[in-house]
Amino acid sequence: MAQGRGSAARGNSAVVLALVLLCVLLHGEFAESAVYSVGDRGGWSFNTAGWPRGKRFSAGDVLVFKYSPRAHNVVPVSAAGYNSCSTPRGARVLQTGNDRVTLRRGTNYFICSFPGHCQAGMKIAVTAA
Ligand SMILES: [Cu+2]
Repeated sequence: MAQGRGSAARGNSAVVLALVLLCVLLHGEFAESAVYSVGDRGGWSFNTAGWPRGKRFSAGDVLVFKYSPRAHNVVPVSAAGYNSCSTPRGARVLQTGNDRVTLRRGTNYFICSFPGHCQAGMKIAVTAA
């Protein structure tokens, strides 16, 4: 019985090792994807609209939105929603205060849907190549 458990443990070790190797390989393959903290030290806040300027984003890069969930949220929107500061009915609202979003190829738009915040520049358009 003890021996049976022993070989089971060895079998598990092999599986774990294989998974670790797989992770290393996959990680290497996607090493180019970057993680950005939106707004840098100021976090996701007012006047963030200019933050993407001068940066080169790629599809698969991750944006991290850090903010107080009592004061703000993050809503992925369309170009129209971005321009008019409006959220469509049933929009997905991110509100943990530490939201991670993977960029898709093209332009990705995000706004804060608290009243007046988007109008105060709490909006970003991030174009990923
Ligand atoms: Cu806000």
